[in-house]
Amino acid sequence: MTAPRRIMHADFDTFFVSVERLDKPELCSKPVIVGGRSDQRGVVSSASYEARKFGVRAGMPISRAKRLCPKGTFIEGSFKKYLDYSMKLMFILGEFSPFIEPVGIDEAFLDVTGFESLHGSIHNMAQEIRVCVKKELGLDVSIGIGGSKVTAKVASKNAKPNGLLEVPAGEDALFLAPMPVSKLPGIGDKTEKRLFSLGIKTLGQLAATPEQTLKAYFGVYGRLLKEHAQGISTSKVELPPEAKSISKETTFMEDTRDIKFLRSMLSYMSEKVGKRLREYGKYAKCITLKVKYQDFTSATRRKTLPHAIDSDEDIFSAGWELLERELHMQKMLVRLLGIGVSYLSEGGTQMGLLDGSGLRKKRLSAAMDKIRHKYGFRAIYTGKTIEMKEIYEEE
Ligand code: DCP
Ligand code: CA
Repeated sequence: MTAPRRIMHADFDTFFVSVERLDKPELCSKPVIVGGRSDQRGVVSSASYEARKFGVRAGMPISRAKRLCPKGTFIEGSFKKYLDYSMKLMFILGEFSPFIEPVGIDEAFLDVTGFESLHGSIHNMAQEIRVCVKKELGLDVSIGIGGSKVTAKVASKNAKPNGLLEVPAGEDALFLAPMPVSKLPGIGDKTEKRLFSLGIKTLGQLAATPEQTLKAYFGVYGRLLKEHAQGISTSKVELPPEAKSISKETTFMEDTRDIKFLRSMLSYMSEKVGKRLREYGKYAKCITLKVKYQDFTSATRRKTLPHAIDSDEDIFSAGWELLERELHMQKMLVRLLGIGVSYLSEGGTQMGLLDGSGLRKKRLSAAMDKIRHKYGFRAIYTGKTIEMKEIYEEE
């Protein structure tokens, strides 16, 4: 029997506010509002739970938040700092499961199906993640676990603040049934109103509505709505479409021109990138090399390959060719080296696989992946913040 599908959704609590509180602990348990930079829309990005008690919400104009919560502490915030914490979170999560899909700056899905054998239970695994994030970053992350992304996402929201909620396998529909329809990701004001007009207030009622009725009102999304209301979704945990590249870079302790060292560093990073590429079953057509010099100037060089590749060896040899050329042109000491792959596709052209060397490289890479499995991966990419759109509305 195959293990039941287990999906985790991890989400920082009051992300921007919590990061600010790391530097200013005196702001803990006080109403804090981050947002409103003059160069952006003057709106609230993140509100502490204390501020939310006054009705302050993300997306609201700062002026309104100030009226609702005049005693609150208002901070403009620093996106760079948040991005740094975001990457650190993705890094930690990636150490627990290579099947990770960042969906926003502070949240990610993990496919953890079958991982109980490594941690005793999925619940333990989630607790280990929460402890690790708290220890390494000092931040609270809430985690929801379910049989699909939909259930996991709702569960993490219900787990907040600083909580963990596991919906037992097979109980997704039961868990969602009593909730108001607005709890489902993607149901906004418009969809909610239309559902209300049909007398549908809870997810249980939505799940029990005939598909034909929903199709008449929501078109092709009718079926999706009904399925999601039961926690049914086959959507896979995978690299988001906008994460089109995988890269790894390292800043050295000391600036260097030691060619042997640079070569072995490049080889190591190529392996990291290659491992990540193969975990997602992707092939890359473009290799990018990044070099930063002692004077902080940097160079980026790209090579497009005749066919898409996924082996460490191919990534390295393209990267090496670019590096040799770059170092020939520029004689300064190297401060940072990076390698990345882009133009990702689902499959490589068969040509590269059919000849003996392609097959050998593929086998070698697969064997190395097995050996490295326990070390996890370190290549980091950032998910862009995706504002949750109302997905059930027809155009
Ligand atoms: N964000 C933003 N503008 C919005 C919503 C969010 O800039 N309209 C930013 C700030 C948030 C971060 O994204 O801190 C994460 O968004 P969440 O919706 O996860 O909100 P929080 O993490 O602040 O709170 P919660 O504890 O509810 O997750
Ligand atoms: Ca959050």
